[in-house]
Amino acid sequence: MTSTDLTLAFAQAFGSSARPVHVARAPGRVNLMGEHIDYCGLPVLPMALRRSVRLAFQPRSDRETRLVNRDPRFAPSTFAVHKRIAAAPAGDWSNYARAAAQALAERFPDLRGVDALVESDLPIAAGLSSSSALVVAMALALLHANRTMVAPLELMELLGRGERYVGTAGGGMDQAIILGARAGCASRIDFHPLRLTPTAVPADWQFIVAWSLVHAEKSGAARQAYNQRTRQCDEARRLVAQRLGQREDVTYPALLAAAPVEQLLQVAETNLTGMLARRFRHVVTEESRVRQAEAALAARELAAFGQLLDASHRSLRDDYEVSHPELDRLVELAREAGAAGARLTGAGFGGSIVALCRASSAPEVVAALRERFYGPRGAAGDVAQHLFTAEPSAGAEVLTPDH
Ligand code: NG1
Repeated sequence: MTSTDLTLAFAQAFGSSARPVHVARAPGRVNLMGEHIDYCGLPVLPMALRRSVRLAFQPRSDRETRLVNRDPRFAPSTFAVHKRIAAAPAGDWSNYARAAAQALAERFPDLRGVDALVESDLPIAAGLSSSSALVVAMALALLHANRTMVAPLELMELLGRGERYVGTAGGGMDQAIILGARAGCASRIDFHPLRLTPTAVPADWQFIVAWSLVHAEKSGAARQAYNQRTRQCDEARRLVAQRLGQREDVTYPALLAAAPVEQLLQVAETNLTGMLARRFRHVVTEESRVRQAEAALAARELAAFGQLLDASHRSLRDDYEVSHPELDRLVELAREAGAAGARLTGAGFGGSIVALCRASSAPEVVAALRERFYGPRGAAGDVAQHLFTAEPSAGAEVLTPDH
């Protein structure tokens, strides 16, 4: 969107004269490795996308916040910024903006609100963090409007916790990478304490993102399934710790430091139910895949990275049971078309896959997915919405268009 376009749209939405506005831009993300382990406090390896949520805003003199979405599927919403912001009904898009406002208002009691116009080119409920991008964009807008600063790592943590307002027990990966991504790089994120370590993505590697056409609505069944996984991981950790004579509140990183993976897996297999043992196996094997993937990235070993993607997908499908037949099909087709590897990305239950190939063979992989996946499903027409190459991009920022 050009700045003129944006100013006009803003004036139209709020009936005011066209005045310059600021724009908070927050990218989506694709997680390359380390799925469903951030809430176990274990490292993950995502990168930010070029696609983003953009929020044009003007400060107000009172606490009101008026939100308008350029996508007509999302109705306008208004709330006052204070410590206890009532949630809109479950599934309402404005809850992500409310989450950001409440998180900041708990810390800064006298915030004034904003008028904000939201637009996005991120597919929604596609495992690419459009929701966290909205949380981050809203937070940056409120901070800017109030001339308030929060140190980056602190803001990542504040918003990671803050997004739980919507009812998901998320782990903090998304807010961290959306705020802290570096262009051209993927970043390993460590938790407790939070730390981001970037590694350059080789110029001749191409990650491709493809949406399964299945919405993974975090406000519905997917939320329950997600939260259930977090509880299962916790229970598995507690039981293994007990068997090893460790404190019951030992963390996953401490557990992994205390005993070799083989021993942990054996303890889990002999003492846990089949389902809990499989959940546990996903978590500890995924942790080692993150370390190996980071090393493969640094060493530019594309084939090795591809194999790790494949192994991660199998683990998410069979042990963690968060895949979907349409995701499995996409993964299979990407490999057949020449990708070095592919896996579901994000929470799963629908959503997207990420595939890796040499940049030179990306057009073939994209063409094969268009013809063999989107074509038969009647979605080849608007395929650019669902299928795109992912360029490792920079984190969120506030832009001031010049008028
Ligand atoms: P998505 O894919 O955006 O629903 C969720 C969590 C992450 C992480 C992944 C799975 C939120 C905001 N995001 O992401 O923290 O646990 O699932 O790896 O809850």
